[in-house]
Amino acid sequence: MSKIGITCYPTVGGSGVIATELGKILAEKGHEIHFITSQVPFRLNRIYPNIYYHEVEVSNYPVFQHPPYDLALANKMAEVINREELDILHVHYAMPHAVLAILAKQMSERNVKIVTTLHGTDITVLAIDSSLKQMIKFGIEKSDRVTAVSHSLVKQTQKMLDTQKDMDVIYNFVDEREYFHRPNNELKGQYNIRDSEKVLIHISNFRQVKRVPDVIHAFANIHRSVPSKLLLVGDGPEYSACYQLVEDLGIGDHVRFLGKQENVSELLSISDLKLLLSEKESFGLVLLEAMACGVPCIGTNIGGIPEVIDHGETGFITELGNIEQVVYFAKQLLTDSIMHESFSERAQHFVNQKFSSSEIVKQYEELYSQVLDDE
Ligand code: GMT
Repeated sequence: MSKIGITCYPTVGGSGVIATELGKILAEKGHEIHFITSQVPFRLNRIYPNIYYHEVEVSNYPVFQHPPYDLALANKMAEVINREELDILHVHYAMPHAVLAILAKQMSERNVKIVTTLHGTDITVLAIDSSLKQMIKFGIEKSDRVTAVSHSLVKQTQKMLDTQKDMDVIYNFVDEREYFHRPNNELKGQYNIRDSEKVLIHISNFRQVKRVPDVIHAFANIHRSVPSKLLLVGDGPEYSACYQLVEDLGIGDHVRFLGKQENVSELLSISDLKLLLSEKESFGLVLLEAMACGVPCIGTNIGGIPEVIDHGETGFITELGNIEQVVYFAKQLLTDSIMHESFSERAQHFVNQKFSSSEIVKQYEELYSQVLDDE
């Protein structure tokens, strides 16, 4: 059994979820897990034996223009590596976590192995910035092992950073104990949705890259011929603009803005179709969560999405910005109940086979044992 440190953005969407769920399952399997983060990760909501939490505290003195969070994190990592005698430090995101882990390793007295998982945003967004490119490349190349959440992200990373570093693809996974179809007839009623109406759902952090307006335009069209409601879950910079668009299109009575929600699996269980029409998406964890609850998905042919949705089997892939295509496929799925049922069953089966937590956590454990054998 190993002693593993984990650093992630504790409150950031999919990467925070994966890092925390991975830590929880590894702890259940007997590993000793040390989270080193600025806040308790939001999925770490009770006491777990074998899990320890080390908070990064940042002091702000008047001489500093900005509180030195990054350096405080590196310092805390070094402290935990030494005191807890960590074997592995697994960081999520190259920028800044891999870079800080390398600094921490140099400060510490142990040959701790650095494993970095790439989730996308640092590559697809930050690596475009030439002032950060060298730093991200350094973090990746100096890590002992690097994993990425899709083949598409590996290709993109190698191309954007011009690196030959070996990267293993380890897909994201779902917690089957949380994400499964749980019928709840009352919930639809609570949102004033009639039984006969179909429910479309979009979940994201409402950043521009998520293209939520495309979801709204597609829904406005679908709604003209299919009695339906749209659930918009999450919050972020584009939220107000989306609200305005819904008003302008005159579909306010049919769209529910739910903001950030904890029990997403319950909302997914009353949904018939999930839309993720992003222009950048290295994986799309929300797609897995939907499929695990039996919800077919429509997503764009971007990044890792085609690795998650099996076109014509568990959902459909559309061209970026092609709303008519989205509407066409959505209407097929929503008006043909036999087709919908078979997509829904295949989606659940596909997730359980390819993205189950046991299978994916096993892949991380194999990688850890390989890196510990490396000299
Ligand atoms: O999509 C975001 O804005 C959040 C970001 C994150 O850090 O959670 O998501 C990235 O990591 C997720 C988990 O691996 C992936 O499912 C998302 O596709 C990825 N987002 C992007 O690539 C834009």
